[in-house]
Amino acid sequence: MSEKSYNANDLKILEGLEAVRVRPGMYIGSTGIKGLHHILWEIVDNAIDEAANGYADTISVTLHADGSASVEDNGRGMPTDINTKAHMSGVELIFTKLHAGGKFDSENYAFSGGLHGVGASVTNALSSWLNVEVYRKTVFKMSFKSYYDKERKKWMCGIPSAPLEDTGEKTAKRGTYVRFMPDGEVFETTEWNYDAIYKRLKELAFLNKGVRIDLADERTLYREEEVTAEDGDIVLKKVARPAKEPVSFKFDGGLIDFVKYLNEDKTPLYSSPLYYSAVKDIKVKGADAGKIKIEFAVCHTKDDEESLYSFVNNICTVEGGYHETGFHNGLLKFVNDYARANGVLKAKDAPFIADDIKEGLTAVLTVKMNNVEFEGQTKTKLGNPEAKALVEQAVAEGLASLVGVRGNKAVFDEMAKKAKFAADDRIKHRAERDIAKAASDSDQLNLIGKLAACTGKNPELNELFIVEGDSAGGTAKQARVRQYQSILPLRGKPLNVQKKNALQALQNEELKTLISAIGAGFNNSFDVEKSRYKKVIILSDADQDGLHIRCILLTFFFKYMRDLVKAGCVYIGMPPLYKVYKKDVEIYAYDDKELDEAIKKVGKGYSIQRYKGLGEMSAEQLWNTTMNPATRNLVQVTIEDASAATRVIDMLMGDKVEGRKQFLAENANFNKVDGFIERVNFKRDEGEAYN
Ligand code: 28F
Repeated sequence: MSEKSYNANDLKILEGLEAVRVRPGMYIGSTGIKGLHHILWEIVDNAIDEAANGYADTISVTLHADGSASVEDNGRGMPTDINTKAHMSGVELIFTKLHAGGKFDSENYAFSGGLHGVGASVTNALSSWLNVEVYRKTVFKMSFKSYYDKERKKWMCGIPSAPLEDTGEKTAKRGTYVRFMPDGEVFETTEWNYDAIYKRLKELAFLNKGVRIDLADERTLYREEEVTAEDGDIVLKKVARPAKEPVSFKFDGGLIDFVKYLNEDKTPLYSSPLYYSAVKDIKVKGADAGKIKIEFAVCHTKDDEESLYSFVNNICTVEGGYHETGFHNGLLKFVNDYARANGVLKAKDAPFIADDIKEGLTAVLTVKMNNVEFEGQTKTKLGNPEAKALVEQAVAEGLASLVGVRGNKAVFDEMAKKAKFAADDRIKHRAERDIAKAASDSDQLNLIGKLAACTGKNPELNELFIVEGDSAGGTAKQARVRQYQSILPLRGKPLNVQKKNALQALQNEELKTLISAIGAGFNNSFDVEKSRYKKVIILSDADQDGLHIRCILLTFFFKYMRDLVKAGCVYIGMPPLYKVYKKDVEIYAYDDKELDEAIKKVGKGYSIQRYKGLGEMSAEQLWNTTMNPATRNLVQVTIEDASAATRVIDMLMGDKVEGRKQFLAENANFNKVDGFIERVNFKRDEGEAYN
């Protein structure tokens, strides 16, 4: 084929917002459910910025019955005057120019969550319509539309229907109101996920002390309930889920309230969390590089586990980064010095190591700064090295200022004693831990009979299915391709390691078998290069227990085999929820949307089989719907999903049964952990490579 020469004219100049519509993934990551919520977060972030800079104190989010979403703040209101450079109003600039909003010159906004985002114009470009109202003594209004222009054969994105209009209507209100309709042409789903929005707004309320955030959900959602018709057939009825009661979040204690919330199911070592905040000048290579705001709250508990939530510009940095390193270093240095000075560490004692001060540590660390470098697989790791020393300094000076406060001596004594106990335990158990490490080395551990191992030895091709229950395990053993598919049936629920330590995890039979099957070690000795499987696929039932088992396994992988998740080796198998059929036609549906499509395809006289568990399927069906690489649906788990699973267990499910029941009852479609897992269709055509 002749080499086509590209010159400047060939490069399609995508002016304005078309670029966003042509490649939405460039701006919001994906057009799946995560991308959908990104366009909501852009608007919420702008309202939060207005509040974080002290101009607003109330933000209202509404999910409307028509599927649109609105956000309102009571701040200054977007600028309505004409921007002389752009010859348009500040409002039009913000919604029609990429990265407009002037947040990139930091004098307007000291710190802005929006830095992480791409601005409100992206929300506008990906919405079929967007209306904005600005309350500044009078009501200003503006509307935008996105549509496909047939004549000109091009997308018109975020086009104003008229310039900003001053309606002249007097108002005592102040602030900005934005309502928008996500475009069904762009997104795979436009159904808002209430739980995810609830969690995020709650988090933002904790992070922005005193700001009130309201959430109202006016939608009537329909869920499928199966009822047995008089002829005994199971038919599905659309049952309306009751609209949610409006909720309101406001935490005048800010991070202190956040830490107390995280400790709700734990036993704090001291009554009130320690809190400190500081603003410091950033110097990069001696040059002034703006300011950094550092805040943290700390409260140890009787638990073993560490629960550290860190944020940069309100973005949860699940993958950590320099700020977390600085935090741990600062805390370790302080506790060592304090323990020495107060006789907890004798001269002969070795100093504490980081693990000792992490035991039982609940903490929230937030950093606000400009020119942030987000790194990592899901861009949730802080990559600015200058943050490390500054956070370390803030922790040192903060704790030093707190230790002198009346009543805090007891707190620091508790902290030092806890670290000493952890250190002694570590040293005493070093021997045991070495055994545990050896035990996790799979060659030592005899493979417990449960695993049906595949015959092939090529890790690149091999897959391990973790199947819930013996009956499904049996079916899967029949269904699999022996050459490259191993089956590990789980009997009952594995240990929930969220609140356990490594030694306890190793005592659990199920987890021990799993560790030996994967054959790559465990915890500190885990080496993903040694994994026997390129894919570890969790197959659990689409019911309450199945979701709980999935969260437990994801928590286990997140804590003790994190590199396996990072390498993209962990998947969730998506069994179909329904089979729609009549005489010789059968179609499998993996969620409610596909169910409707399947019913339309099969046409009248259809019947429906609702799969409650894998055990109900024949080997043939299980192979075709869930195990055959050419036809199955797999969900590739990201580190964020795995972290969300621990949060689901922590924040939403808790260990209390009623908490779990309530959460699970609301998450009808079990093919999601927290509503955000997106499906990766493996329609591999090199199926023959496996036969
Ligand atoms: C529902 C979403 O977007 N609220 C916003 C403001 C207020 C100003 C502003 C926004 C600063 C200079 C870029 C007003 N008066 N809620 C929102 N409230 N943007 S967005 O200014 C624009 C940026 O240019 C504002 C004085 N300064 C800033």
